[in-house]
Amino acid sequence: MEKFPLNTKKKKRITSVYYSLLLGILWSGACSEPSAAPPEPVMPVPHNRQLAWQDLEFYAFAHFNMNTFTNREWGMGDEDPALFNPTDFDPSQWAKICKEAGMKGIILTAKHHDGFCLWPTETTSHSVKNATWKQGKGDIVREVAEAFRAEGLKFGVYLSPWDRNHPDYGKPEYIDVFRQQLRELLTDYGEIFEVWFDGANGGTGYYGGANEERRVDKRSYYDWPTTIELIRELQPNAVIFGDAGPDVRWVGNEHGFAYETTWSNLMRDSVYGGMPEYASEYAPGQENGTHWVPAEADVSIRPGWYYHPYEDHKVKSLPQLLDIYYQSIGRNSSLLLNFPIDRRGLIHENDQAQLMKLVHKIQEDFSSAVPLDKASITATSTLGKGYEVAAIQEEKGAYWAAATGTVSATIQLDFPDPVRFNRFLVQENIELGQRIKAFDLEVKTEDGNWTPLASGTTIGYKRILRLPDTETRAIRFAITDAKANPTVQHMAFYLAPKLLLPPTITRDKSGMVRLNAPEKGLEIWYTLDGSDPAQDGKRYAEPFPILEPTEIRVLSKDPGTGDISEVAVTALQLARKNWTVLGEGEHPDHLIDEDPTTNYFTDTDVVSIDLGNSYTLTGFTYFPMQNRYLSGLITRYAFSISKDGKQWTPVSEGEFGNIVNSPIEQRITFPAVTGRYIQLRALDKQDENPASFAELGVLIDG
Ligand code: FUL
Repeated sequence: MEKFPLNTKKKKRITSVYYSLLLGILWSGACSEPSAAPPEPVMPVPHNRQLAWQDLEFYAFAHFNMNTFTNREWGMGDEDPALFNPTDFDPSQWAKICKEAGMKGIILTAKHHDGFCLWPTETTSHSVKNATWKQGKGDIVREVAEAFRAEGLKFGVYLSPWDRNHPDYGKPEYIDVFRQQLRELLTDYGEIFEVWFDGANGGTGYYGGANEERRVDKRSYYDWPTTIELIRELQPNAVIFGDAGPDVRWVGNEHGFAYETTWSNLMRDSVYGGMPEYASEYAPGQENGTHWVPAEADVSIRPGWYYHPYEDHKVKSLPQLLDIYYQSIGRNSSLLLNFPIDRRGLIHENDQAQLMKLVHKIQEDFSSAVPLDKASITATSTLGKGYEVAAIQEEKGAYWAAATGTVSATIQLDFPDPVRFNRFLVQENIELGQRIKAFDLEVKTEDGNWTPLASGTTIGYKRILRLPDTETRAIRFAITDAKANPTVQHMAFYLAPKLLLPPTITRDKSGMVRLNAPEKGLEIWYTLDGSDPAQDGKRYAEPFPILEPTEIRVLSKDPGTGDISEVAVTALQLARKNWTVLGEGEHPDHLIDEDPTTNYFTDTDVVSIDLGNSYTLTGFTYFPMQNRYLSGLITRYAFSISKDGKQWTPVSEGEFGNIVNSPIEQRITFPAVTGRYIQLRALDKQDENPASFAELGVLIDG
């Protein structure tokens, strides 16, 4: 059974075959006039291999190589192949997870920039042949390909053009090696759906022991046309990904976001892989782009592409993943979501949990469609028979087209009873090119007037808008500009339940507390006395101060349905309003601003704070820096307290166990001591860099 809501095409296709047959029978009885000629395509249009790819929408990326074992993002190429040794490698676990998530396939990093090959290639000894794993007899590429095929999923390969291991990198000889590697991957592993080339090319590396910097001319070095020919010969149905396509292009960032205006057309001949101005000038595509090269949004479910234990607590949150979904698939792009495979050779359970939260929420968002079959659907312009606007209810098959020469037209839906929705999904028939340039969405109010709800620019394969909850009896979708007579393949409206997560809490140095709802339109309720906010809560309207240690309980409420989120409980400690950092270095205020994204560094390895008053202290908290790359984390500490800032009493000494792998807030308690000044000293650090701190706080009695 298909589980993923936006990929219900198989079922729909079957339904639409019956539907067209039925329509055909009715029509042939009613009238014998031929259908109007189809609209002229607007060039460029997709190739069949690109059309098949568009339907995939959502598929996985797996970064799993030498870097997994060296804890790096980019290896130098001098790593010992013996280090590659997953303890519980099981690609069927990956495949089952991807299948359950409705993903359609996977792209595996067969070779990353460090040159280590996950298959026993003939081209180099820097491969699984010399790994400890399976005594060099294993083949990761084969096992992953087979596991995915067993689940009916597709398989694709990432082969880094840059190779920091190979002695010939930078010379013409390497191009033969690179092509031979491609030949092996595209010959020995069955059908490949996508071949992925990264833009990072040239720089320092090991290069067979030369240890030097090698720059290449990114335009000419790889002779891409010959390589593309080779791929077409070996895997004619595979799409090729790169900055310049030729079939699928990079979205221009690694956040997973396409653009409000995203054209599938690209000025392809002006682009080359790794060009510096690509992201700013070419990534959104161009209205008058010469080739069909749609966008693919690649993003990792964690900050890094590769697995690092210290990112186990940094898997993207549900609100972040939802933004990615709506800003990629909802903006005419596919979504390539990366899993940093861990050292066991598995998708980590935290990643799986977050993925499934996303999938369930998306299923929920699209499970309640406004029934269009009850609506009267009219268009201000129609090309002729066979292009009637009623066709927009189906995802595939018939479609609506406006009359030739018309570049603006309105589709109106009148419902017998009021309907409610907050999602709008629309698709063009891209087989005829991407045509729509601008549109408005309007609804009829009670008094019979039309009021604007949203405006947009491009649509393409799929566009989804998140809207405020809206109730109406009539909707107008007005195409205000198009490259030629517009087409609409499919249109739908859904009522998505609100994202009922508890609000997040932030507080600044002055003690002002802000409660932030996960989604617009939700109410926030809270208590400060330990009681249940669902019963005794106060409605949050604006920031308020909390200066003393207080337990705050919060929930979100959907005013439309009355549904509430779980209650989140946070123990706020003493506010830092009257605190002063007695230290050197830049931005001592970052240490006590209650914002863990800002840091304070000191090369004295010690920091003292005047709390402004005397307190009975029972502990302290050290929040380590949260940057992607960590430095100066304190691993062993000494904590002291003073009444006057001169005489210090040591109260606690110890280690922050596992802080480098898991940089979460550290909480140390001790028997109560009274004092006004606190001091934290680094006895040991992760490295030689200045001691780093995101936040320092205290726990006080009562
Ligand atoms: C980047 C590479 O440099 C990263 O390591 C990663 O593979 C990502 C998907 O592409 O540009």
